[in-house]
Amino acid sequence: MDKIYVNKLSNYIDSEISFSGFVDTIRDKKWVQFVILRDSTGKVQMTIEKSDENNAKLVEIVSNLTKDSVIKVKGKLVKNDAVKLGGMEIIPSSIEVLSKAEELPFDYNNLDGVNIDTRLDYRWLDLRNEKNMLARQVESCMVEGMREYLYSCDFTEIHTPKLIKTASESGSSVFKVDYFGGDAYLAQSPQFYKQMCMAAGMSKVFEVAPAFRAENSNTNRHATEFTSFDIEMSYIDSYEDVMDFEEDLLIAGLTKVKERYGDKIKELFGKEVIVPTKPFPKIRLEDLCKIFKEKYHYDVPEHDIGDMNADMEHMTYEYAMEKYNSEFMFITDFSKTKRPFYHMRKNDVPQGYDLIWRGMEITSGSQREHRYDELLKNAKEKGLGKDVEFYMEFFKYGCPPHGGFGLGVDRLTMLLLGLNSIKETQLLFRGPNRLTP
Ligand code: AMO
Repeated sequence: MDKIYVNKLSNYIDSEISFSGFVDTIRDKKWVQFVILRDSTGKVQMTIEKSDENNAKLVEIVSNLTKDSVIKVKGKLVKNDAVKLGGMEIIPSSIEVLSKAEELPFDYNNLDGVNIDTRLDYRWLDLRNEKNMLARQVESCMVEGMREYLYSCDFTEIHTPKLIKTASESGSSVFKVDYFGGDAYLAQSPQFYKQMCMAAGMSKVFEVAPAFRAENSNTNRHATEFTSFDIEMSYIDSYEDVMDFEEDLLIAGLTKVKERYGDKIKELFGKEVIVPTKPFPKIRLEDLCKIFKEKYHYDVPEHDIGDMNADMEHMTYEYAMEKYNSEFMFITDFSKTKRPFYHMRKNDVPQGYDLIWRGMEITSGSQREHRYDELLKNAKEKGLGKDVEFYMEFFKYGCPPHGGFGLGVDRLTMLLLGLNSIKETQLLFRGPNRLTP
């Protein structure tokens, strides 16, 4: 394959090259035709002098060219300081149309006023928008930074099954699928299996994979399928070790994003990438609620007592910025009635946390209950029986103390870029009313 990308073109000045890409813009002037070509790394100009008789065929091809067609051009790459795009241009000797584009249903360069559902129906066109392209690169970079950090800390990447026999995350609904006449469920989280790896003695594992939630909620932050970044680690002394580790992980990811894309994010999204410093502020839920009451005259609704809701997440951000100049805040000491049975408890208080960033929960984490008898007590109290029997077995034959967390990748990207909704953040949004494309 001889594809040369735009960001490498400057190495080929004064050479005969072959270049393939999308037709970004066509400017057919009286004496000259300018065609801007685009690939995933940038744009380059192709210039055709109409007065040159040898160009007659090329001029005809360009006259019939449509925007967003894909073409292959052979020609000479020359320096030209007058050209804004990289000070170079391609002078073609041949043009081959590889794929002719029909008229586009909307202008992806100007998405203001384009209905979000139309955008999602034609997501591959929507993704041609420069900002959406950057969003994909930023998400990849964030995950790369976090992955690299985990490898450097001797973590092993795992791949757990998504088709399972029982629900894997109490408190959220589960998708049932027909499994050869019987029932199977789509995994809501790799929770049980990442813990199984601790029982196996693997010490440090992580997974980046889809998680499925059958929640019929149309909020800006919920999807029925999302990407979960999951960590589990052994030999911790408390959930504070888990929080401490998450701080390092996020710092590693955000540092990488800032280095590689900080300027571009600022330019296109108007958002500063802020690499936080350790430790992030932490607060007990009860203390936070007192502050809400005093500062914002906010009373926690009855059904949210002992837990957080979206309003409280916003107020947390405001408070964390004001008091600590921090975009992040850990919240601890939730009510045991609101937390899963697998969280370890001390004096009846779950040993876990949520992490709020820029006004939204991005993580839940905890120390897990690794003692069989205690776990059984918690499971019984939650009325969990047969469903968790297989999971309970993991703790019968020796299991180190351990903990971990789940981080929503889609929410990370959304908040990083200041996007309005998870719909426009996910590569392909999945929600109660959307299963296509
Ligand atoms: P939890 O259910 O809080 O915890 O999920 C962890 C994180 O995953 C993201 N998330 C979602 N993102 C988009 N759409 C959804 N419907 C959705 N649901 C959750 C959020 C959330 O903070 N097993 C535990 C984690 C653990 O303790 O290791 C769990 O799944 O960012």
